[in-house]
Amino acid sequence: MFEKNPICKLLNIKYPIFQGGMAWIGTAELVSAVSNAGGLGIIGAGHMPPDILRAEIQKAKKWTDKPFGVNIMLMSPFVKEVMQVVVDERVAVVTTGAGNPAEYLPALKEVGTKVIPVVASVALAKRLVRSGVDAVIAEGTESGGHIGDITTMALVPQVVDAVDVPVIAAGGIGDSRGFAAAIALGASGIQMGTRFVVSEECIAHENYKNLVLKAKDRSTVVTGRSTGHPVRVIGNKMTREYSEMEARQASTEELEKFGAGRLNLATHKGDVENGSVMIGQISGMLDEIKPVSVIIENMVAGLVPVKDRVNDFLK
Ligand code: TUI
Repeated sequence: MFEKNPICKLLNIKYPIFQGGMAWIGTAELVSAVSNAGGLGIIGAGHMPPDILRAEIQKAKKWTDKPFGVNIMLMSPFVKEVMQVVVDERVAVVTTGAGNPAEYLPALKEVGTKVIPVVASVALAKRLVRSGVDAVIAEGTESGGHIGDITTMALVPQVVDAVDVPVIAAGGIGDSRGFAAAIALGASGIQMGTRFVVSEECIAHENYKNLVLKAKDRSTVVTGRSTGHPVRVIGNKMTREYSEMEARQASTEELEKFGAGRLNLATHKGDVENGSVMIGQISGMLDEIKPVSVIIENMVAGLVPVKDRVNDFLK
C-alpha cells in the first residue's frame, strides 16, 4: 500500500497523512504518536522561542525513530532563530505557514531538510515551486487558525494543475470521505489538524477538547479579517468582544494586544470562553476522542468503502 505514493517515497513514511503543526498543542506527545503510527507528526512552533523548540525537537527524537517535521509560522518574532534551530537539529521536514519562506530555502535545502510550505493560493504555490520546494500543502479556508479565503474543494485542483510537485490537501478533512475526496481532487496526501486535537495523545486541556466535541457545523467564526490576518476559531465570549472591537474599527495594534496570549489561555489553562479555540469546520463531525493510531488506521481502512461507493455509482 502507498508504495508508489510520492509523499511516502519523498519522506520515507508509511501513510501520506500529515498532522497539521498546531501552536501549543502540536507537541512532542502528539508528534511522536503520529509518526509512530506511520503518518508525519509536525511540531507547531507558533511563537515558540528557539530554546523551547530545540527541547521539543529533542523530546520528539527520543520518542520516535521515524521522520517528523516542524511547522514554522513565518509571522513569529523568532522566525530567524527557529529556522537556525531546525537547521542545527537536521529536522527531516519543515512546513511553513502564514507567509512566503523563499529566503530560508537555501539553508534548509543545504542540510537536506525537505521543505513543504502551506499555501492558500495558486500564485504563491507557483512562485515557491520555482524556488525549489519539495511539495506544497494547499490549505483551504475550512481549516482552523490562520486561513486563506479559498475552499479546499476549489483550491486543491487548481494548485494540482499549476505545479509539478506533489500536493497535500488540508482544510476540512476529518475522515476517509475527505481523504478520498482529496485524492479525487489530485492530491497525493492529506494534512489534518482538528481531527488530531481530539486524540488521546494531544495535550490540549480537556475543556478545549470537549468544546471541539460539542461543536456543530456552524460553531466556528473568523476573526481578524480587518487586520488582514483572518483566524478561524470557535465562537465564544472572546470572539464577540473581538467583533465589537472590529465593528468600531479598533486599530490593528489594539486588536493584536487584545489577542495576545489567548491561544495558550484556551489550550493549556482551559479557559475556552476568553481564550482562542483555533479549530476547523470539521469539528462538527467529531464526537469521540481516539488514540492517534486508531485515527490513522481508520482513515486508511475507510478508503475502501468510499472506493466501493464510487464503483457502485459507476455501475
Ligand atoms: O499557519 C497556518 N495556520 C496557523 S498559524 C497559527 S499560529 C498563530 N496565529 C495567529 C495568532 C496566534 C498564533 C495558527 N494557525 N496555516 C497555514 C496558512 N498559511 N494558512 C494560510 C497561509 C498563508 C496565507 C497567506 C500563506 C501565505 C500567504 O501569503 C504569503 C504571501 O507572501 O503571499
